Amino acid sequence: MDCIFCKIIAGQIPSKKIYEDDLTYAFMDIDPKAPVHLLIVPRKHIASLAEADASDTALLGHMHAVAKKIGAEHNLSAGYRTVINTGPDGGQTVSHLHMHLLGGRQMHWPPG
Ligand code: IU
Repeated sequence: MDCIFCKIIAGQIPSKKIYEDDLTYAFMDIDPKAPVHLLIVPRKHIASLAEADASDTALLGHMHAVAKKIGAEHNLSAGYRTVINTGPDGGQTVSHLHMHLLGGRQMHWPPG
């Protein structure tokens, strides 16, 4: 499978690792949109949130738990934003499920 995030997780493409465990790998976004911008990626290849099934429920919860852990460890006590873009209308550009974690500045609403 030709998936850039699978290659990053496998170490075939370099990344700035922030965190990893049995289920997830987190690394700095290559094109940051905030002072802190990282991606929490499941090791399992799931193309998008829309492709996740009932067996992935615990994994989806775990991704949020990882976001909380990283937020606590990266001086984001003032808050942060988590985002999952899904499909073309959602602005998803990489077809491997990932959660953005953005922080270090005031976020605005609604997003573009
Ligand atoms: P999106 O939600 O699919 O649009 O987010 C993809 C993100 O992956 C985007 O913020 C890119 O900057 C980021 N990214 C990356 O960090 N490293 C890469 O090699 C590629 C994309 I391709």
